Amino acid sequence: MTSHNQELFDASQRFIPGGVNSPVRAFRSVGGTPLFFQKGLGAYVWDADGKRYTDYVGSWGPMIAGHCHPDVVGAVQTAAANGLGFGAPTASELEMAELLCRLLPSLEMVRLVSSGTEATMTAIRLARGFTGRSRIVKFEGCYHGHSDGLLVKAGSGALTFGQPSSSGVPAEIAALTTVLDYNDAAGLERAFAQTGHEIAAVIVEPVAGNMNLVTPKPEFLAALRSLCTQYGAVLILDEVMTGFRVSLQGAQGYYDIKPDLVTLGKVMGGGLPAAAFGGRRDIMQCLAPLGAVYQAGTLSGNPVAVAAGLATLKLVQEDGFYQRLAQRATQLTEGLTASAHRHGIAFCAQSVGGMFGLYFSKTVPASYAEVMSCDKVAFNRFFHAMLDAGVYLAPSAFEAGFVSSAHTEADIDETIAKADAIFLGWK
Ligand code: KE4
Repeated sequence: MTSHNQELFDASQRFIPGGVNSPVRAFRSVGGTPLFFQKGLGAYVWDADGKRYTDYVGSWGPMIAGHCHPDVVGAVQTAAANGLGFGAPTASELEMAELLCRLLPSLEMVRLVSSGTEATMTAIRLARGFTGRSRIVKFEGCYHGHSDGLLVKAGSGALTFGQPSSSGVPAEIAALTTVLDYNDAAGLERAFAQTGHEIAAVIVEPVAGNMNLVTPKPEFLAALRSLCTQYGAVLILDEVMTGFRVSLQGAQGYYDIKPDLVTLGKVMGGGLPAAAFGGRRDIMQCLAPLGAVYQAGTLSGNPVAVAAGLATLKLVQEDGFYQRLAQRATQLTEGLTASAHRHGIAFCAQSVGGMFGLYFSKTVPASYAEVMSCDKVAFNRFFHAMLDAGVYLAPSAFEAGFVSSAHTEADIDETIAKADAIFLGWK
Protein backbone atom coordinates (compact mmCIF):
# COMPACT_ATOMS: atom_id res chain seq x y z
CA MET A 1 0.00 0.00 0.00
CA THR A 2 1.37 3.41 -0.95
CA SER A 3 2.30 5.54 2.02
CA HIS A 4 0.12 8.61 2.38
CA ASN A 5 3.42 10.47 2.88
CA GLN A 6 4.34 9.44 -0.66
CA GLU A 7 0.96 10.45 -2.05
CA LEU A 8 1.22 13.87 -0.38
CA PHE A 9 4.82 14.26 -1.54
CA ASP A 10 3.94 13.39 -5.14
CA ALA A 11 1.11 15.94 -5.10
CA SER A 12 3.14 18.64 -3.31
CA GLN A 13 5.87 18.48 -5.92
CA ARG A 14 3.38 19.68 -8.48
CA PHE A 15 2.75 22.90 -6.61
CA ILE A 16 5.75 23.52 -4.33
CA PRO A 17 9.38 23.41 -5.54
CA GLY A 18 10.78 20.09 -4.34
CA GLY A 19 7.48 19.50 -2.55
CA VAL A 20 8.68 21.39 0.49
CA ASN A 21 8.73 24.90 1.87
CA SER A 22 12.29 24.56 3.15
CA PRO A 23 14.94 22.42 1.38
CA VAL A 24 16.22 20.35 4.32
CA ARG A 25 12.71 18.87 4.72
CA ALA A 26 12.99 17.15 1.33
CA PHE A 27 15.26 14.35 2.67
CA ARG A 28 17.67 15.05 -0.22
CA SER A 29 20.65 14.56 2.11
CA VAL A 30 19.45 11.20 3.50
CA GLY A 31 17.35 10.00 0.57
CA GLY A 32 13.84 8.60 0.65
CA THR A 33 10.41 10.19 1.00
CA PRO A 34 9.95 13.00 3.49
CA LEU A 35 7.41 12.55 6.26
CA PHE A 36 4.32 14.73 6.29
CA PHE A 37 3.39 15.25 9.94
CA GLN A 38 -0.23 15.54 11.00
CA LYS A 39 0.12 15.78 14.77
CA GLY A 40 2.59 16.44 17.54
CA LEU A 41 2.19 15.92 21.29
CA GLY A 42 4.97 16.06 23.87
CA ALA A 43 8.03 14.15 22.64
CA TYR A 44 6.14 12.55 19.75
CA VAL A 45 4.97 13.30 16.23
CA TRP A 46 2.66 11.31 13.95
CA ASP A 47 3.09 11.14 10.16
CA ALA A 48 0.42 11.05 7.47
CA ASP A 49 0.10 7.26 7.91
CA GLY A 50 -0.54 7.68 11.63
CA LYS A 51 2.86 6.24 12.58
CA ARG A 52 4.34 7.64 15.80
CA TYR A 53 7.94 8.82 16.11
CA THR A 54 9.98 10.00 19.04
CA ASP A 55 10.95 13.44 17.77
CA TYR A 56 14.55 14.72 18.05
CA VAL A 57 14.07 17.62 15.60
CA GLY A 58 11.38 19.55 17.44
CA SER A 59 10.67 21.82 14.46
CA TRP A 60 14.47 22.47 14.33
CA GLY A 61 14.65 23.65 17.95
CA PRO A 62 11.52 25.60 18.94
CA MET A 63 9.71 22.70 20.63
CA ILE A 64 11.88 22.78 23.75
CA ALA A 65 8.82 22.13 25.96
CA GLY A 66 7.52 19.41 23.65
CA HIS A 67 4.76 19.61 21.06
CA CYS A 68 1.41 21.19 22.00
CA HIS A 69 2.36 22.00 25.58
CA PRO A 70 -1.01 22.96 27.13
CA ASP A 71 0.37 26.24 28.51
CA VAL A 72 1.59 27.27 25.04
CA VAL A 73 -1.54 26.17 23.19
CA GLY A 74 -3.69 27.89 25.80
CA ALA A 75 -1.74 31.15 25.49
CA VAL A 76 -2.08 31.03 21.71
CA GLN A 77 -5.83 30.40 21.91
CA THR A 78 -6.31 33.28 24.32
CA ALA A 79 -4.26 35.67 22.21
CA ALA A 80 -5.95 34.58 18.99
CA ALA A 81 -9.38 35.18 20.47
CA ASN A 82 -8.39 38.81 21.06
CA GLY A 83 -6.96 39.41 17.60
CA LEU A 84 -4.59 37.74 15.14
CA GLY A 85 -2.63 40.88 14.34
CA PHE A 86 -2.87 44.67 14.44
CA GLY A 87 0.24 46.06 12.77
CA ALA A 88 0.44 48.27 15.82
CA PRO A 89 2.20 48.08 19.18
CA THR A 90 0.79 45.73 21.81
CA ALA A 91 1.57 45.30 25.50
CA SER A 92 2.70 41.73 24.87
CA GLU A 93 5.53 42.95 22.62
CA LEU A 94 6.72 45.15 25.48
CA GLU A 95 6.50 42.17 27.84
CA MET A 96 8.60 40.08 25.43
CA ALA A 97 11.17 42.85 24.96
CA GLU A 98 11.51 43.37 28.72
CA LEU A 99 11.83 39.62 29.28
CA LEU A 100 14.52 39.16 26.61
CA CYS A 101 16.52 42.08 28.02
CA ARG A 102 16.19 40.66 31.53
CA LEU A 103 17.25 37.14 30.53
CA LEU A 104 20.17 38.10 28.25
CA PRO A 105 22.61 40.57 29.87
CA SER A 106 23.95 41.73 26.49
CA LEU A 107 20.51 42.97 25.44
CA GLU A 108 20.01 46.66 26.20
CA MET A 109 17.42 47.04 23.43
CA VAL A 110 15.71 44.54 21.14
CA ARG A 111 13.50 44.49 18.07
CA LEU A 112 11.15 41.64 17.21
CA VAL A 113 11.00 40.18 13.71
CA SER A 114 9.47 37.04 12.18
CA SER A 115 12.39 34.77 11.32
CA GLY A 116 16.02 34.13 12.07
CA THR A 117 16.88 35.23 8.55
CA GLU A 118 15.28 38.61 9.17
CA ALA A 119 17.15 38.91 12.46
CA THR A 120 20.60 38.16 11.03
CA MET A 121 20.03 40.13 7.82
CA THR A 122 19.08 43.19 9.86
CA ALA A 123 21.88 42.75 12.40
CA ILE A 124 24.38 42.82 9.52
CA ARG A 125 22.77 45.95 8.01
CA LEU A 126 22.77 47.59 11.45
CA ALA A 127 26.44 46.80 12.00
CA ARG A 128 27.27 48.26 8.59
CA GLY A 129 25.24 51.37 9.31
CA PHE A 130 26.79 51.80 12.75
CA THR A 131 30.41 51.33 11.60
CA GLY A 132 30.17 52.80 8.12
CA ARG A 133 32.05 49.73 6.91
CA SER A 134 30.98 47.05 4.40
CA ARG A 135 32.98 43.84 4.99
CA ILE A 136 31.54 41.04 7.11
CA VAL A 137 33.14 37.85 8.37
CA LYS A 138 31.41 34.50 8.72
CA PHE A 139 32.65 30.93 9.16
CA GLU A 140 32.37 27.99 6.80
CA GLY A 141 29.69 25.57 7.95
CA CYS A 142 27.77 28.19 9.90
CA TYR A 143 24.30 29.04 8.60
CA HIS A 144 22.63 32.32 9.40
CA GLY A 145 19.56 32.21 7.19
CA HIS A 146 19.29 32.98 3.50
CA SER A 147 20.02 36.69 3.02
CA ASP A 148 22.35 37.32 0.08
CA GLY A 149 25.49 38.31 1.95
CA LEU A 150 25.32 35.20 4.13
CA LEU A 151 24.84 32.65 1.32
CA VAL A 152 28.56 32.73 0.70
CA LYS A 153 31.25 30.06 0.74
CA ALA A 154 34.96 30.37 1.19
CA GLY A 155 36.63 31.87 -1.79
CA SER A 156 39.87 30.64 -3.26
CA GLY A 157 41.94 33.69 -2.49
CA ALA A 158 44.31 34.07 0.43
CA LEU A 159 41.85 36.48 2.00
CA THR A 160 39.11 33.94 1.33
CA PHE A 161 36.86 36.64 -0.17
CA GLY A 162 33.51 34.95 -0.46
CA GLN A 163 31.97 33.41 -3.50
CA PRO A 164 28.20 32.86 -3.78
CA SER A 165 26.95 29.54 -2.37
CA SER A 166 23.63 30.11 -4.11
CA SER A 167 22.80 31.26 -7.60
CA GLY A 168 21.11 34.62 -7.60
CA VAL A 169 23.64 36.13 -5.19
CA PRO A 170 25.69 38.76 -7.06
CA ALA A 171 29.44 38.19 -6.92
CA GLU A 172 29.84 41.80 -5.86
CA ILE A 173 27.81 41.15 -2.70
CA ALA A 174 29.51 37.83 -1.94
CA ALA A 175 32.92 39.48 -2.29
CA LEU A 176 32.11 41.62 0.75
CA THR A 177 31.91 38.48 2.90
CA THR A 178 35.11 36.91 4.19
CA VAL A 179 34.66 33.24 5.01
CA LEU A 180 37.04 31.71 7.56
CA ASP A 181 37.40 28.38 9.33
CA TYR A 182 35.37 27.89 12.50
CA ASN A 183 37.55 27.54 15.62
CA ASP A 184 40.60 28.93 13.75
CA ALA A 185 41.67 31.82 15.99
CA ALA A 186 44.92 32.32 14.04
CA GLY A 187 43.01 32.63 10.76
CA LEU A 188 40.74 35.22 12.35
CA GLU A 189 43.75 37.18 13.56
CA ARG A 190 45.25 37.13 10.04
CA ALA A 191 41.99 38.36 8.50
CA PHE A 192 41.79 41.22 10.98
CA ALA A 193 45.47 42.08 10.45
CA GLN A 194 44.84 42.37 6.72
CA THR A 195 41.35 43.92 6.59
CA GLY A 196 40.42 44.72 10.17
CA HIS A 197 39.52 48.35 9.60
CA GLU A 198 37.16 47.34 6.78
CA ILE A 199 35.24 44.82 8.90
CA ALA A 200 31.79 45.94 9.99
CA ALA A 201 30.87 42.72 11.75
CA VAL A 202 31.79 39.17 12.54
CA ILE A 203 28.77 36.85 12.73
CA VAL A 204 29.15 33.44 14.33
CA GLU A 205 27.13 30.61 15.78
CA PRO A 206 28.56 30.40 19.33
CA VAL A 207 27.83 26.68 19.14
CA ALA A 208 27.71 25.63 15.49
CA GLY A 209 24.56 23.63 14.84
CA ASN A 210 24.32 23.76 11.05
CA MET A 211 27.30 21.58 10.23
CA ASN A 212 26.20 19.02 12.77
CA LEU A 213 27.19 20.22 16.26
CA VAL A 214 30.64 21.77 16.69
CA THR A 215 31.56 23.39 20.00
CA PRO A 216 33.73 26.52 20.17
CA LYS A 217 37.31 26.40 21.41
CA PRO A 218 37.92 28.87 24.28
CA GLU A 219 40.70 30.60 22.34
CA PHE A 220 38.35 31.03 19.36
CA LEU A 221 35.69 32.76 21.46
CA ALA A 222 38.35 34.90 23.16
CA ALA A 223 39.80 35.94 19.79
CA LEU A 224 36.34 36.83 18.45
CA ARG A 225 35.70 39.21 21.33
CA SER A 226 39.18 40.74 21.60
CA LEU A 227 39.69 41.32 17.87
CA CYS A 228 36.24 42.85 17.33
CA THR A 229 36.91 45.18 20.25
CA GLN A 230 40.41 46.02 19.02
CA TYR A 231 39.30 46.89 15.48
CA GLY A 232 35.88 48.39 16.28
CA ALA A 233 33.96 45.61 14.50
CA VAL A 234 30.54 44.49 15.76
CA LEU A 235 30.48 40.97 17.22
CA ILE A 236 27.17 39.34 16.33
CA LEU A 237 26.39 36.08 18.12
CA ASP A 238 23.79 34.25 16.07
CA GLU A 239 21.82 32.56 18.84
CA VAL A 240 18.79 31.73 16.74
CA MET A 241 19.46 28.07 17.57
CA THR A 242 21.43 28.30 20.85
CA GLY A 243 19.32 31.02 22.46
CA PHE A 244 17.39 29.48 25.39
CA ARG A 245 18.51 26.08 24.02
CA VAL A 246 21.93 25.65 25.65
CA SER A 247 21.07 27.64 28.78
CA LEU A 248 18.63 30.27 30.02
CA GLN A 249 21.26 32.86 29.10
CA GLY A 250 21.98 31.19 25.76
CA ALA A 251 25.51 30.41 24.63
CA GLN A 252 26.64 33.88 25.66
CA GLY A 253 25.89 32.98 29.27
CA TYR A 254 27.08 29.39 28.92
CA TYR A 255 30.51 30.50 27.62
CA ASP A 256 30.56 33.96 29.27
CA ILE A 257 31.11 35.98 26.10
CA LYS A 258 29.45 39.36 25.58
CA PRO A 259 28.35 40.14 22.02
CA ASP A 260 27.60 43.61 20.67
CA LEU A 261 24.50 42.25 18.92
CA VAL A 262 22.69 38.93 19.25
CA THR A 263 20.08 37.30 17.05
CA LEU A 264 17.36 35.05 18.42
CA GLY A 265 14.58 32.83 17.11
CA LYS A 266 13.21 29.29 17.38
CA VAL A 267 12.63 28.75 21.16
CA MET A 268 11.56 32.39 21.70
CA GLY A 269 8.70 31.81 19.26
CA GLY A 270 7.59 28.49 20.73
CA GLY A 271 7.07 27.18 17.21
CA LEU A 272 5.38 30.31 15.82
CA PRO A 273 7.11 33.02 13.72
CA ALA A 274 8.79 35.19 16.34
CA ALA A 275 12.48 36.10 16.29
CA ALA A 276 14.54 39.07 17.40
CA PHE A 277 17.82 40.93 17.29
CA GLY A 278 19.23 43.26 19.89
CA GLY A 279 22.22 44.36 21.92
CA ARG A 280 24.08 47.57 22.67
CA ARG A 281 21.83 50.61 22.96
CA ASP A 282 24.22 52.83 20.97
CA ILE A 283 23.99 50.42 18.04
CA MET A 284 20.25 49.69 18.28
CA GLN A 285 19.45 53.41 18.32
CA CYS A 286 20.72 53.61 14.74
CA LEU A 287 17.50 51.84 13.71
CA ALA A 288 14.54 53.63 12.16
CA PRO A 289 12.55 55.50 13.31
CA LEU A 290 15.35 56.79 15.57
CA GLY A 291 18.24 56.38 13.16
CA ALA A 292 19.08 55.93 9.52
CA VAL A 293 19.18 52.10 9.34
CA TYR A 294 15.87 50.91 7.97
CA GLN A 295 14.09 47.73 9.00
CA ALA A 296 10.39 46.95 9.12
CA GLY A 297 7.89 44.07 9.17
CA THR A 298 4.12 43.68 8.86
CA LEU A 299 4.10 40.71 11.23
CA SER A 300 6.87 41.87 13.57
CA GLY A 301 5.76 41.28 17.17
CA ASN A 302 2.64 39.43 16.06
CA PRO A 303 0.59 38.96 19.25
CA VAL A 304 -0.21 35.27 18.68
CA ALA A 305 3.42 34.39 17.96
CA VAL A 306 4.57 36.48 20.93
CA ALA A 307 2.06 34.67 23.15
CA ALA A 308 3.55 31.30 22.14
CA GLY A 309 7.02 32.65 22.85
CA LEU A 310 6.15 34.15 26.22
CA ALA A 311 4.50 30.91 27.35
CA THR A 312 7.53 28.91 26.25
CA LEU A 313 9.99 31.28 27.91
CA LYS A 314 7.95 31.02 31.11
CA LEU A 315 8.30 27.23 31.05
CA VAL A 316 12.08 27.31 30.52
CA GLN A 317 12.47 29.49 33.62
CA GLU A 318 11.13 26.73 35.87
CA ASP A 319 13.64 25.52 38.47
CA GLY A 320 15.93 22.83 37.11
CA PHE A 321 14.59 23.05 33.53
CA TYR A 322 18.01 23.18 31.86
CA GLN A 323 19.55 20.69 34.25
CA ARG A 324 16.89 18.14 33.33
CA LEU A 325 17.15 19.02 29.63
CA ALA A 326 20.93 18.57 29.63
CA GLN A 327 20.55 15.28 31.52
CA ARG A 328 18.25 13.93 28.79
CA ALA A 329 20.67 14.99 26.07
CA THR A 330 23.64 13.46 27.90
CA GLN A 331 21.70 10.26 28.59
CA LEU A 332 21.04 9.98 24.85
CA THR A 333 24.57 10.74 23.61
CA GLU A 334 26.29 8.55 26.21
CA GLY A 335 23.85 5.69 25.64
CA LEU A 336 24.20 5.75 21.86
CA THR A 337 27.99 5.97 22.09
CA ALA A 338 28.23 3.06 24.55
CA SER A 339 25.97 0.95 22.33
CA ALA A 340 27.93 1.68 19.14
CA HIS A 341 31.25 0.96 20.85
CA ARG A 342 29.92 -2.35 22.24
CA HIS A 343 29.35 -3.32 18.62
CA GLY A 344 32.70 -1.99 17.40
CA ILE A 345 31.25 0.87 15.38
CA ALA A 346 33.16 4.13 14.85
CA PHE A 347 30.65 6.50 16.42
CA CYS A 348 30.71 9.36 18.89
CA ALA A 349 28.33 12.01 20.13
CA GLN A 350 28.22 15.13 22.27
CA SER A 351 25.69 17.57 23.66
CA VAL A 352 25.55 21.15 24.87
CA GLY A 353 22.49 21.88 26.97
CA GLY A 354 19.50 20.57 25.04
CA MET A 355 21.18 20.15 21.64
CA PHE A 356 23.32 17.26 20.48
CA GLY A 357 25.48 15.96 17.63
CA LEU A 358 25.87 12.37 16.40
CA TYR A 359 28.93 11.44 14.32
CA PHE A 360 30.02 8.26 12.56
CA SER A 361 33.63 9.01 13.33
CA LYS A 362 36.20 7.91 15.93
CA THR A 363 36.57 11.43 17.26
CA VAL A 364 34.27 14.36 17.84
CA PRO A 365 34.80 16.89 15.02
CA ALA A 366 36.05 20.36 16.00
CA SER A 367 35.97 21.96 12.54
CA TYR A 368 34.07 21.99 9.28
CA ALA A 369 36.74 19.85 7.61
CA GLU A 370 36.54 17.25 10.40
CA VAL A 371 32.74 17.17 10.11
CA MET A 372 33.09 16.57 6.38
CA SER A 373 35.33 13.58 7.11
CA CYS A 374 32.61 11.85 9.16
CA ASP A 375 30.89 8.88 7.48
CA LYS A 376 27.76 10.39 5.91
CA VAL A 377 26.73 7.09 4.30
CA ALA A 378 26.71 5.41 7.71
CA PHE A 379 24.69 8.29 9.16
CA ASN A 380 22.10 8.00 6.37
CA ARG A 381 21.81 4.25 6.96
CA PHE A 382 21.35 4.88 10.70
CA PHE A 383 18.84 7.65 10.04
CA HIS A 384 16.58 5.39 7.99
CA ALA A 385 16.91 2.42 10.32
CA MET A 386 15.91 4.64 13.24
CA LEU A 387 13.05 6.12 11.21
CA ASP A 388 11.76 2.62 10.50
CA ALA A 389 12.02 1.95 14.25
CA GLY A 390 9.93 5.05 15.06
CA VAL A 391 12.66 7.56 15.90
CA TYR A 392 12.85 10.85 13.94
CA LEU A 393 16.37 12.27 13.81
CA ALA A 394 17.34 15.34 11.78
CA PRO A 395 17.26 14.26 8.10
CA SER A 396 20.85 15.31 7.48
CA ALA A 397 24.30 14.37 8.81
CA PHE A 398 24.97 18.10 8.97
CA GLU A 399 22.33 19.17 11.47
CA ALA A 400 22.17 19.19 15.25
CA GLY A 401 19.47 17.31 17.14
CA PHE A 402 17.26 18.51 19.99
CA VAL A 403 15.62 17.08 23.09
CA SER A 404 12.72 18.63 24.97
CA SER A 405 11.44 18.68 28.53
CA ALA A 406 8.78 16.24 27.33
CA HIS A 407 11.37 13.53 26.60
CA THR A 408 11.42 11.16 29.57
CA GLU A 409 14.24 8.90 30.71
CA ALA A 410 12.14 6.02 29.41
CA ASP A 411 11.85 7.68 25.96
CA ILE A 412 15.62 8.03 25.82
CA ASP A 413 16.19 4.47 27.00
CA GLU A 414 13.78 3.21 24.33
CA THR A 415 15.64 5.21 21.66
CA ILE A 416 18.96 3.74 22.81
CA ALA A 417 17.52 0.21 22.78
CA LYS A 418 16.31 0.72 19.20
CA ALA A 419 19.74 1.98 18.18
CA ASP A 420 21.37 -0.99 19.93
CA ALA A 421 19.28 -3.41 17.88
CA ILE A 422 20.37 -1.58 14.72
CA PHE A 423 24.04 -1.59 15.74
CA LEU A 424 23.79 -5.33 16.56
CA GLY A 425 23.05 -6.06 12.92
CA TRP A 426 25.31 -3.31 11.58
CA LYS A 427 28.15 -5.33 9.99
P1 KE4 B 1 15.04 31.00 9.91
O1 KE4 B 1 15.04 32.09 8.88
O2 KE4 B 1 14.98 29.60 9.29
O3 KE4 B 1 13.97 31.20 11.00
O4 KE4 B 1 16.41 31.08 10.73
C1 KE4 B 1 17.62 31.01 10.01
C2 KE4 B 1 18.73 30.58 10.97
C3 KE4 B 1 19.59 31.54 11.46
N1 KE4 B 1 20.59 31.21 12.31
C4 KE4 B 1 20.76 29.92 12.72
C5 KE4 B 1 21.88 29.60 13.66
C6 KE4 B 1 19.89 28.90 12.25
O5 KE4 B 1 20.08 27.62 12.67
C7 KE4 B 1 18.86 29.22 11.36
C8 KE4 B 1 17.91 28.17 10.79
N2 KE4 B 1 18.21 26.81 11.14
C9 KE4 B 1 17.74 25.81 10.22
C10 KE4 B 1 18.08 24.44 10.79
N3 KE4 B 1 19.46 24.14 10.76
C11 KE4 B 1 16.26 25.92 9.96
C12 KE4 B 1 15.66 24.75 9.24
C13 KE4 B 1 15.39 25.04 7.81
O6 KE4 B 1 16.20 25.76 7.16
O7 KE4 B 1 14.35 24.54 7.33
